[in-house]
Amino acid sequence: MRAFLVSMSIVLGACQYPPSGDDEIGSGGTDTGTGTGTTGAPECTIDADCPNPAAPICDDGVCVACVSDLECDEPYPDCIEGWCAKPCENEQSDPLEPNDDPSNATVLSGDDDWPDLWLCPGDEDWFEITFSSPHFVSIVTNNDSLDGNLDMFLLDANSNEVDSSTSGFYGSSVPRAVEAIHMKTAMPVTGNAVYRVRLTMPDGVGGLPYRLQFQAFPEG
Ligand SMILES: [Ca+2]
Ligand SMILES: [Ca+2]
Repeated sequence: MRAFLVSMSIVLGACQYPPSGDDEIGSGGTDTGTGTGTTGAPECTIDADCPNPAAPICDDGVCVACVSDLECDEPYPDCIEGWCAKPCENEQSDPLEPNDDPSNATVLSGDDDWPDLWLCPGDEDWFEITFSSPHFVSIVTNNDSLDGNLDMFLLDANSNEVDSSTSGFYGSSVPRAVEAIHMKTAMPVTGNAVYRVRLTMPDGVGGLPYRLQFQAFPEG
């Protein structure tokens, strides 16, 4: 049953694309497909029937929180706040750390692909982009949604938010949570345009590895 519900959420999630910017969201589709299906059958018979790391243990037919590391297996070996979670490898494995605020943001070139970055609870990852002429911009992240939730915000040089992507679109063919921002840069009357990307982890208790891809194309 749990596997079926997850499949349903994948399909429903697919209806939410694109995740931001184009205002095509808003037709429901979230938070449905769960909490129903009371057929009387047990939710699980073994732990493997419980794919959600927030309730990974099968106890008398119900998926429940963990209480000990001994209950958790790879790739989620640590029991943290009831979740079986990935160890946080932000300091060890994220090649762009420290990049926790605008002052040490990673400078992007316009043709960037970082396949193995990490967020952890409390971590923020910042990136900076400078344009001398109008560009079309694409910023995309993807991660395993079972690791937690990643949110993306685009800020201008004055730290005003100009766009965001927080839907966690869950692909039906590629089951990864995706955030995406596509836009054309606004240029000041004189000088360069500076933008910053801020990534946060609002949900999750362990490590969240993710991929960031950024491309910029001149307008003309
Ligand atoms: Ca990081
Ligand atoms: Ca960081």
